[in-house]
Amino acid sequence: MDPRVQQFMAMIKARNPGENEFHQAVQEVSESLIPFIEDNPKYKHAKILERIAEPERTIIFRVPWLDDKGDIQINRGFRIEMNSAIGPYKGGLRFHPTVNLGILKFLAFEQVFKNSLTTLPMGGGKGGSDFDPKGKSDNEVMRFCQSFMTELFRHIGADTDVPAGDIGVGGREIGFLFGQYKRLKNEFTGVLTGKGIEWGGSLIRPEATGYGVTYFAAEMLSTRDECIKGKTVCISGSGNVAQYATEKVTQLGGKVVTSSDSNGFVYDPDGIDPEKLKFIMELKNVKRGRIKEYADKYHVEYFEGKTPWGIKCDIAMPNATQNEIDEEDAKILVKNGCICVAEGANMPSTPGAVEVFLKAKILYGPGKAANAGGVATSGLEMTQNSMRLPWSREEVDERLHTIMKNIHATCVKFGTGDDGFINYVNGANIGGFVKVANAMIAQGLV
Ligand code: NDP
Ligand code: 2IT
Repeated sequence: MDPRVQQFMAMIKARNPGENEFHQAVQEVSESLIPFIEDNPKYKHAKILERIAEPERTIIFRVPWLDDKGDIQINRGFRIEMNSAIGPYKGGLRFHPTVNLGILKFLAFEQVFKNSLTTLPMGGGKGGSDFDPKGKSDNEVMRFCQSFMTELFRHIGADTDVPAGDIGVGGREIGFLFGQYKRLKNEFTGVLTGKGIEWGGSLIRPEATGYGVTYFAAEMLSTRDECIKGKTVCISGSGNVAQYATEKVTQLGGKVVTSSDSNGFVYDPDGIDPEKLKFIMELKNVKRGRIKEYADKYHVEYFEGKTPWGIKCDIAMPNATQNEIDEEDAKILVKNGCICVAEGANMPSTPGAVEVFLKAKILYGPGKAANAGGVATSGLEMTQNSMRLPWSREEVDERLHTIMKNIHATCVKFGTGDDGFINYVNGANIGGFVKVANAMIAQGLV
C-alpha cells in the first residue's frame, strides 16, 4: 500500500475504531485521491481529505415504540450529516437490523461524492435505524416511523437535510415519515423525497436507481462498441433497485436470469420477462414474501443461502447490499466471461473483488457513479417541489438519462489512464471530489 494512504488510514482507524465499512469506503477513496492531492497541493494545505472524512454532525437517538402486543420496543435512530458544502444534506434512510454507526458513516461518505457527481446542488448525508421491518405489521411500521420522526424532525428541513429511502425504506415508510413531519411542523414541504405521486412525489423516482444503473452500464458498454441488447445479466436483490434494473435491462433487449433476497437466489435461464417481473413486484412490495416462491411458481432452480455470481453472464449488477461480491466471486465472474459490472448497490464489491475487476480490465462501474440516478432524481423531485410544478414522465426520464451520461463523461475525464483504460473508481472519486473540495476552500474553515 502507498505509505501516504497507510498513514492516513492509521489516523482514520484510530479516530473511528470498529467502523470497518467506513474504513473500507475511506480507504478506497483515499487511494484515488492522495496521488491527485499531491499533484494539487491547495487541497493538501486546506486538509480537505481529513475534513471530508469527519461528519459535520452526527445525531444518535432513542426510538421507543409499541408493538401490536402492547409491548415496548426500543431501537436506535441515526442521522449522519456528512457534508453541506454544495447543498443541503441529502441521502437515504436505511432500516435494517445490521445498521450501526460505521455502516451509516460509510454510506454518508459515499453519498458526498455521489451527489456531487450528479451535478445537482446536494450535500451528503445518511440515516436510519436497526429496526427490522420484516415480519412487522403496517401498524407497527407506522408507529415506529412516527416515533423515529418525532426526534428526527428537529434536525431536517427542505433547505437543511432531505432524507429519502434505502434498504427497508420504500414508499410505505416515506408516507408514514412524511405524515408525522407534517403534523409536527404544520408545514407541507419537500423535506423527504420518494414521496407518493399524489402528495409531492416525482414520476420516475421509484424507477430511477434501477433505470440509472442500466443507463450507466449502457454508457460503459458503448466505450467498447457494445450494448445491452442480447446480453445475459445477473442481478442480485429483488427490492426497489433490482426490480427496475430488471425492467430497464429487459426493455433494452437484455436477458435477466437471476433474482435474489437474503435467503438465496433463483436462476431462470429463459429470462425474467415483464410478466414474471410483475409477480416479483407483487411478491416483494405487497405480499412481502420470499424469492423462493418465484422458483415454486415458475419451476426454476432455487439456490438456498447462495449469491448469483456463479451463473455465467455478460453483465453483473449487484443490487442488494455492501460486500456481496468477494474476491472469489469476482474471479468466477471474470472467468465466466463477464465484461461489465455496474453497481446498483452501495459498495457491493469487496476491495479484493474490485482489484480483480481492475486487473482484468473489464468495465467496472462503482456504486457512487453507477447508482447515482436514484439521488439525482430525488434532486429533480426537490426542484419540482420548489417550483410547485410537476414534470411529465418523459421529462424526468430524459433528465435522468442525461445526468447518467454526464456522470459517465466525468468518470472518463478523470479516470482515463495513459493506456486508454477507463478506471471508473478513480474517475468517480476524483470527479466527485473536486467540486466539493473547491466549495469547502471557498467557504473558509468550516
Ligand atoms: P430494498 O430494501 O428495496 O431491497 C433490498 C434487497 O437486497 C432485498 O432483496 C433484500 O433481501 C436484499 N438484501 C438486503 N440486505 C441484504 C443482505 N445483508 N444480504 C443479502 N441480501 C440483502 O432496498 P433497495 O433496493 O432500495 O437498495 C438496494 C441497494 O441499493 C442498497 O445497497 C442501497 O444502499 C442501494 N441504493 C438504493 C437506492 C434507492 O434509491 N433505493 C439508491 C442508490 C443505491 P431481503 O428482502 O431478504 O432483505
Ligand atoms: O444511496 C442512495 O443514493 C439512496 N439511497 C438514495 C438517496 C436519495 O436521497 O434519494
